[in-house]
Amino acid sequence: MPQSKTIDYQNVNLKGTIQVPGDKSISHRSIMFGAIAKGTTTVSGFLLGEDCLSTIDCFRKLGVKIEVDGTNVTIQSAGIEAWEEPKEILYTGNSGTTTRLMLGILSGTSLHTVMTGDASIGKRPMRRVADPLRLMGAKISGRADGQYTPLAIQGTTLKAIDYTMPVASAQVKSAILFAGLRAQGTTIVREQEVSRDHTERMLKQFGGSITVDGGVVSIEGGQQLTGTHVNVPGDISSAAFFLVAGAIVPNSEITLENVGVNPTRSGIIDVFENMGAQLSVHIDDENAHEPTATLKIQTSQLKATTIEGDMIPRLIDEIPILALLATQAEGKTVIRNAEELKVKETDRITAVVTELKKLGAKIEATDDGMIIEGPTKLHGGSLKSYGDHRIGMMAAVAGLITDSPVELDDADCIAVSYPSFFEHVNELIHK
Ligand code: SPQ
Repeated sequence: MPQSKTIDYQNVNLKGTIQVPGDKSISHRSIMFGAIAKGTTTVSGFLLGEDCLSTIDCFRKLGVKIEVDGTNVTIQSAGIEAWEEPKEILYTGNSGTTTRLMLGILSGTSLHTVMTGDASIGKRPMRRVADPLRLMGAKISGRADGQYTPLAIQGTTLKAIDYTMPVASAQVKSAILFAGLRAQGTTIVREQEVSRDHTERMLKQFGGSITVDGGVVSIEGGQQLTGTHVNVPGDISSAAFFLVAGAIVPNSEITLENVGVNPTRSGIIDVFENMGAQLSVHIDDENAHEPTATLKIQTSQLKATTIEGDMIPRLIDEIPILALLATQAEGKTVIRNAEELKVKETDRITAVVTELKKLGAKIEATDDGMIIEGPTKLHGGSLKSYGDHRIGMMAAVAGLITDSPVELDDADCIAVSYPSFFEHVNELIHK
């Protein structure tokens, strides 16, 4: 049974320095590349969130040796061709990234595999990945013609495609690139709006070659990858909750160290600037495979903004917490072109609007986003997370500024991406 939690933090300030856990997207990919490559891969700063542990579990079932020691992980693989056909179903838990990227990876092996996940995964669309993979020759079957898990994959020989993405999605792009690595010929993916590029960056770290020219990514099939070391930076999507908390809780000052600021993920920094937040960004190493920064946020007077267009893929997972931020900003904030929120762990447009309204926020859903008017003093109430970690953390941060406690129905789901979230909240709280 999920545990409910009372967020009872009235009249607090937030002060101090924390390091948020490792980036979820990069952690998944470190295991995937480490398993595909020949040799030993070591990973530091790995996220021990439930989603990334699901990825590890799937690869262990494929016979890849993976050892976890704190946030250090060692992967020993004789390469993708040495994987074993799993006797069990691969369970991807709550993780869309695991399910979709594994579809692309498994399609080009010689193995028969079956994948399934939890109830939320069972409702998320998979044809966006299965359809382009089928154009490459992949043999995928599942409920509603491969739209929903459980999915069965009969690995086969793949051929390259030239594919124009109908939606901005790093998961679709990455699944095609992983399949392209095994396909005959050069696979091309064309993006109208650039989505996160961790797959492209990490492929090079493993000795692979890939060309990126604006929104056009090309990968040659048949490349051999070699094990390497991957250093996972802190997750900006996790840092986002403390950036917002620091900006809206009175008399606060929070420093977040070692946060990944890859430009395809750092849209929230631009939004903070547009809203007049007191945020300072000190880049540690611009030339790292994944650049990092120290971010310092102070309580801020905020003004409303518009979030739209090619900014959306750069902050898609931060929109729930940015909606809370907008309730404290002067004026009308408009978020549009964000219909992708409807196919996340839950429909995040409906969830955010329903839950923030319960606290007294002036927020309305639109077809592709939401409109929020502020500033509004929020009151306490009973909120639902819908089993979605990002909605759960948004509710918890809201509870830092409400005039009475917030009761959250299921706080356990936060462990999907940020198991130490409440420890960090407690570390920063000053009365
Ligand atoms: O892995 P999952 O469940 O899809 O996780 C989410 C999240 O909020 O943590 C989305 F619900 O992040 C996705 C993100 O929205 C992770 C991701 C990736 O690692 O490639 C890409 C984005 O999804 P998409 O559909 O835009 O490709």
